[in-house]
Amino acid sequence: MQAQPFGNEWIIPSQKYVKIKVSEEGLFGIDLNQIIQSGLVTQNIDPKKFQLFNKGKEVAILVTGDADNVFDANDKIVFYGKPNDASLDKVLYNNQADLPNEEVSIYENDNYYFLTYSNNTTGLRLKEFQQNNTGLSEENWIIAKSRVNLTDSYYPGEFILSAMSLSEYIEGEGFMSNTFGKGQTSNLNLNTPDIISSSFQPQLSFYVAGRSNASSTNANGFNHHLRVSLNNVTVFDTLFRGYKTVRKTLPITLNTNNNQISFTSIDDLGALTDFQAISYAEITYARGTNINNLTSLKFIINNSKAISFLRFRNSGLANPVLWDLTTDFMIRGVKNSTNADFVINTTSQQKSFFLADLDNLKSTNLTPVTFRNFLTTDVKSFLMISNKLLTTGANNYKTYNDTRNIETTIAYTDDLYNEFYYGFHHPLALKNFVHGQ
Ligand SMILES: [Ca+2]
Repeated sequence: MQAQPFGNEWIIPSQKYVKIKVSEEGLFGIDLNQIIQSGLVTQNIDPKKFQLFNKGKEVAILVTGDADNVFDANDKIVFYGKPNDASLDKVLYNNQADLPNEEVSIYENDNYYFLTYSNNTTGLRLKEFQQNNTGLSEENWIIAKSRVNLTDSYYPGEFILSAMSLSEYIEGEGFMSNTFGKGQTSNLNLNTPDIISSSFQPQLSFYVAGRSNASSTNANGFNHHLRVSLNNVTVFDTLFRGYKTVRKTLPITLNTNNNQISFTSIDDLGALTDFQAISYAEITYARGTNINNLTSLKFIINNSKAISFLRFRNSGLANPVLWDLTTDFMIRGVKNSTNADFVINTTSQQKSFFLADLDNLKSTNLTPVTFRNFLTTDVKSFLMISNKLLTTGANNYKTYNDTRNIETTIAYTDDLYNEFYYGFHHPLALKNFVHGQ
């Protein structure tokens, strides 16, 4: 086996796997009936042997009721899941910083998790952190993000000829908003619920790409004039050229929950056209701990304390729980009327947390997956890569090749996506497969 990874290193051929599609962020649950129905394992089920994988890495999970070493009817496998992002697409770009938006995949919005039942390994589990709040003073605020990702149109970056771009992934390439033109404004609304004044400096981040390269009368050749306003106050103003991009993070002043961010093309460069597109806008701010019956909340704590005490007010969560997304801890909340209290191990570092309800988990569908487990010897000199919809035609072709004594292998794309790119419909699945043979 070569040292270069092919994306299939996490698969153990002797084990069964089920694939779970995740299209939204949340805590997801899997129960005994689902496990049995899927055929993953049907009897003498040891809860410690479940393992969950995403993008080739094991994910720490919670298995409730595992202390008795039996996975039974009231027990659940619980995991934090989120939609796909661009983490697997980054490598397509020669310069990874050119990827417009870390949160938007170029190929698939859905994410895929694979559950297996190990023959001999104990699966990765969240550690439970538990401490009472004696002597701790309450944190008055947490750091929250409000963000909009725009995906109306896919742009190829710079045109080298009229409407023709390089096949490589370059600056300005990816999903963004529809363009706004010369003299026009595109408005985005970002709500920042429960903003609170604190020592934290609020920030606005955004990314804008030039989508035209027209002649202009500007002495320096600039043909884009971008002005960004927050609630009608200008916070940024710049000139740029052609298919260049603007990625910015600015300190801002926030004093309302409902914010309008305006992106305007100022018509003062004598440019024939000035088209621009937005990839995302994000406000990071300090928010109070009134969660106002939210069903979930993602936030950041960044203080210098080893342990922090949080009290969420107006909580309607039946069984409040915090997922520490940074260091794989789970903290159970203590309910007191409509308060949900948590003591968390902040360990003097920046950490992300996800607040949710252990009694209100999102449902899952388990789809059994059989990996082809391609070996080098399975791939003959004539390789056909096909779609399963074309099975009849592919088989006919192979039969014809057989009559000519041409050894032939058929590989189906769905199998390659599962085995060589973590379940994703992605061009690198084919590249990994071909490199692996
Ligand atoms: Ca049990």
